Amino acid sequence: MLIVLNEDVDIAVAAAKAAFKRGSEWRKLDASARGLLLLKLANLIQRDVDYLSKLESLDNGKTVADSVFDIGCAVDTFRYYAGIADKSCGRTIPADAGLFSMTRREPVGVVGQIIPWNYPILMLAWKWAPALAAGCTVVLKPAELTPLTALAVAALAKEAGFPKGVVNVVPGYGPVAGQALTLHNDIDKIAFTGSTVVGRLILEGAAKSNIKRISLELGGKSPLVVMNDANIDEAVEIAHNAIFANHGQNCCAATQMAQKRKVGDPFDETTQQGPQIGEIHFNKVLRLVNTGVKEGAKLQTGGSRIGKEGYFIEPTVFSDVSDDMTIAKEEIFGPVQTILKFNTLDEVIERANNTTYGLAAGIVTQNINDALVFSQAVQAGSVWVNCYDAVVPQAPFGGYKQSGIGRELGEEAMKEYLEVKTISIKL
Ligand code: TAP
Repeated sequence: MLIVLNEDVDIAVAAAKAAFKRGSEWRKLDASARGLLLLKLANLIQRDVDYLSKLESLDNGKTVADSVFDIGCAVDTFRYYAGIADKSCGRTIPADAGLFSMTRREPVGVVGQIIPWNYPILMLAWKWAPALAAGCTVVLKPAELTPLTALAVAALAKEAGFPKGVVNVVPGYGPVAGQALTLHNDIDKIAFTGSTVVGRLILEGAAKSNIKRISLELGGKSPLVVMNDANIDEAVEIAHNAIFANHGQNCCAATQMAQKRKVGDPFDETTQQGPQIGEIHFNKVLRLVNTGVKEGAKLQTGGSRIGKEGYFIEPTVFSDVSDDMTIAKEEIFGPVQTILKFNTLDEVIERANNTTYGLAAGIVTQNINDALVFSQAVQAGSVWVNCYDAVVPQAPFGGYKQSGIGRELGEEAMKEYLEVKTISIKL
């Protein structure tokens, strides 16, 4: 028998369950009315962008400009799902045996959502918007390091008029609050973003409890391939932004841009890169940098801490990296770029696919044939041609292999929050 110990989680789940009950205010709302509530929430987030962006930067350390950008993307996400809330249709089916069969898409129920610290408000939007558009109720556990904007947006959800119990936030530690959600028998689905290690625990928890539905958005080690016909200035810019926007892709760029990058106070308007999220992560990135040096990669620039206070790391570029080096295999999740050489497209495709991950990949080339061959052959949920990190609310995003299960964004994400019911009528 499973024992759930976290009382706050129990209270939030009970509230979400009551709000989902047949005949509740939320269940009686038309789908279009749910869309209008999402639209109102989007407008309130936009109204408070100044406050929310500063709160996000205070909590996370990213620059205020980056927080403003993330919030714009969150607003766009809520608006997109506001628009499709009432467009989730079933089918009529030419069934055998004289049956008139049709399908309905119905909300999964009470959804637990667990998100990381890298994009707190944006990850919230990716989780809440499709779940609420689908008609689910939600209990969100933000990352312990970055809970503030989730609480602020929950207050805005109340102001927008979401009925009581529909939207819940439970800050807390992963192994406590996160685990309690994962094991809870009244949670019908968990949507998770974070590490592959914890993703496995979520799958185990679902199996051990009530076979709850699962979607997982996990780590990546995503290659950006620069072909020799690429416009090199364009390629440098794409590669620079691809890695230093704080993801962790293998890619290819010149060092000058990294050297010019301004690191420091996230509240200073000229800053391009703030500190790492905290001491543990800071030490992990520096440890991986040291491993890169020890294993023989060439450190072109950076590699050290900046100053003595805070967790600032120099933008770092390694060249002469080989596939067997730790920095080529492990997700670094810091401002560290690794450059690997290749000879042919077939070779680079094989090497790109030789990983347990499959989140994303990119190619910079003028040759449409190479772009299409690469796009079809690479095992990744997103492929970007002559751009990188081009993530928009309308198009699905998610991973192959150990980068995840299911998709976020687009119509696909809404389907993750819907069950299909078949109704057959004997004529
Ligand atoms: P995780 O440790 O996976 O944390 C993500 C979320 O899961 C947090 O809310 C965390 O809570 C929670 N959690 C931790 N242990 C849990 C458990 N046993 N049961 C349920 N929930 C649990 O990731 P992180 O610490 O944010 O970062 C670690 C690594 O994950 C990174 O270095 C990176 O490789 C990867 N990561 C990937 C992504 C994406 S978008 N794919 C995003 C962030 C991180 P706490 O905050 O309390 O720990």
